[in-house]
Amino acid sequence: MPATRRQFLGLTAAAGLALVTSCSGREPSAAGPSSAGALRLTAAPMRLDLAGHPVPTWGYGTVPGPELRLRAGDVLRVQLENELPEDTTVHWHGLAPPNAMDGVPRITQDPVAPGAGFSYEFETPIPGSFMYHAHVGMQLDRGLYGPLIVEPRTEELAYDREYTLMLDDWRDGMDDHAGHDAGSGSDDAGSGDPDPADAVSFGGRSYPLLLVNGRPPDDPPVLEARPGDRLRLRVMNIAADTGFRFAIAGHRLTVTHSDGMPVEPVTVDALRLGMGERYDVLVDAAQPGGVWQVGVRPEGRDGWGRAVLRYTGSDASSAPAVAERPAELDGQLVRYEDLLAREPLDLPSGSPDRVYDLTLTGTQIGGQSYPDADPLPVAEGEWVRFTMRNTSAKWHPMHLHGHHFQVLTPSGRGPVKDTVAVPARGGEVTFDFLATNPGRWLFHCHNHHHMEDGMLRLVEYGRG
Ligand SMILES: [Cu+2]
Repeated sequence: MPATRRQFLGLTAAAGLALVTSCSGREPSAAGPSSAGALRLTAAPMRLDLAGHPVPTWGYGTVPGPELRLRAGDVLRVQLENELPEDTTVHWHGLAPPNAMDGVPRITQDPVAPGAGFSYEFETPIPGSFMYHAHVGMQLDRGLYGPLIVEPRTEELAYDREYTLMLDDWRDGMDDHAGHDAGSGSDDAGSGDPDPADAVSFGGRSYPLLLVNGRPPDDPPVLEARPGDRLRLRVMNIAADTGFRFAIAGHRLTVTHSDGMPVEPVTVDALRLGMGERYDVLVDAAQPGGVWQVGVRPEGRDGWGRAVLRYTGSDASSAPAVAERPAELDGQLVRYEDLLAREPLDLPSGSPDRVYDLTLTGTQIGGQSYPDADPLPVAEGEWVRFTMRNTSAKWHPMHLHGHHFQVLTPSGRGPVKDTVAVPARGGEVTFDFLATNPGRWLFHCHNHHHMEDGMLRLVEYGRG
């Protein structure tokens, strides 16, 4: 059962533990980093029950893995144990840890071999809604992911309950194929049918199911609300190959954070999330009752995922049909240019110290395809600007490790993010960041197929 915010704070203070909330009726894992001791995260083969059909997969005990929750300034301590038949690591998506803790095999650490372990330990000064996931090959395409919430020391938002929703595309255990070669054929690099010119598509592989918190549409997670409640939802796209449209029938969404970073609140009907992106939204439970569809529609392809929003005491007979599409999915969509950072980057006056113009194709960034690619050098302390121009037919959600960047929009105060979707067919996005976290950092497309095909560069700099 989900805890109310009040209960959560009470338990945290009393037990010194991070409480794990779950909105899917699963047993919450009462674990999390505290001031002493480490959370154990075991990567292992497991079975995931898909509405009564168990499938084999790899995960951290549940799918999603246990929700890690701590407060700004806490130290995250996770002991990873590898019970998989191959190497693994954990990456903390959206956090900016010291480079050695970033979880990228052969770049920031030795891969963790089968039977071995690794201790992750670093401070988490910046609050937000983040994710953790395996960063070896296509392991993320299985169930090796979970949510990571860093609460601010003082919460400015008022709400009654909160839920985390992780959106995923799923094929693992459902056929004989797995990994990067699975379902290929209609991607940029493939030879299948091209998308229609106006299609928004983030990928071209075949995924038979869309899951919300590890659950298929026939067995949706249930968000409980009392009339008059204000809910906080942390919506996260952890899919490998699918961008999503997200909306709730009969309710609007007030966006308060993008990729965990605060923005001036803006109320819309629907969200678009590229892979790796997150939005925090407030939802007023202003209907008198009933059960309402929380719709998850993939961009540019068939398929359907959902949760339901259930007013406490509502009759089960009022539940929406599995495939019912909220009209809000086609309503007002949040755009980057509508978002104003509440805490912009502290950029100096003048112009950037270093500018990169990078063309994105389905296999290259800036004309090079990893691993046959040079690092993008910067120097510590520099103000760096990336302008990306996407010449391919797919949208690319571009993710920078170890930094938060600010998206350039007409307002001059665009959102601070770590993953940004660059539109297809000539779409351009520019962002700025400050090189204040020395190391070897990945800059890559969060379509894991595109990353495997070479859409990855290193941003590299040392101290001084
Ligand atoms: Cu891509």
